[in-house]
Amino acid sequence: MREAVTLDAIAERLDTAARTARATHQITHDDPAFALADAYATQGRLIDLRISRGERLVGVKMGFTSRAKALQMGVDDVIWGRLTDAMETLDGGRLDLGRFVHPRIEPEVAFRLSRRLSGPVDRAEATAAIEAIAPALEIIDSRYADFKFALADVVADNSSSSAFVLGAWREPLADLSDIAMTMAFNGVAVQAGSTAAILDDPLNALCAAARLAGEAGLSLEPGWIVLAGAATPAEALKSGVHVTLDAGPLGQVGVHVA
Ligand code: OOG
Ligand code: MG
Repeated sequence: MREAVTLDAIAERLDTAARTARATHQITHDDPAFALADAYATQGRLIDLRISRGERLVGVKMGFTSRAKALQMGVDDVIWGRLTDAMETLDGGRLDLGRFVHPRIEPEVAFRLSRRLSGPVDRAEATAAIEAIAPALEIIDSRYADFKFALADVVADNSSSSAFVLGAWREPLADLSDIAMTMAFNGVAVQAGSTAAILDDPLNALCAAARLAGEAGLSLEPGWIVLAGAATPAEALKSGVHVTLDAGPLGQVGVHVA
């Protein structure tokens, strides 16, 4: 492990990049051996900085649960990041592009938990902990120049978390494994896919979230949101677009980009 002062300095640098919407350089440029454990420790410090400013932890997001996303970004390990209340924009609301460096948007599935999940769980245990589901849009924004990073870089940067929009919560569907998702900009489809792309079934992403959180000594708490990961590659956001996601039986969600 790198020393605490080193991790603190990296967390400060990434936090400043996020707050000022100015890109910074990759950690692995200075320190090629920066490890995944250091990256998650940095991510924890980054969230502590947000919490010290009054933000509240509301859940976690999974990353690279779909092959299309992993290929788009050139990595292939499932990762996770943390979500705070300040990252949420309401369905139909407005996002100000000035907050971000080079934001992208992607179609996702959200779970809301009614029970704690900690450590490895099977699909039945995960299912029993789902209170509600919703279609979701995730806005990711790497704090690294050119949206380029190694796995440890992106994990330290809270897995590019920056904003999310949730559609209406509904009763869990019995089968989430193959729901068509179409994301459109001003009514024109820009990405289309299926929830099957998310580890074959977004429920598997929830199991992975519980396992990875457990490895980090955390539990997924009742009331928390879990974003299962994108079903398609992400699409660069542009000002003036109205982004919509149609997820059939899962519902719709949208956001206006100012
Ligand atoms: C990392 C975040 C990946 C997903 O849904 O796969 C992610 C990134 O691509 O910058 O959120
Ligand atoms: Mg995502």
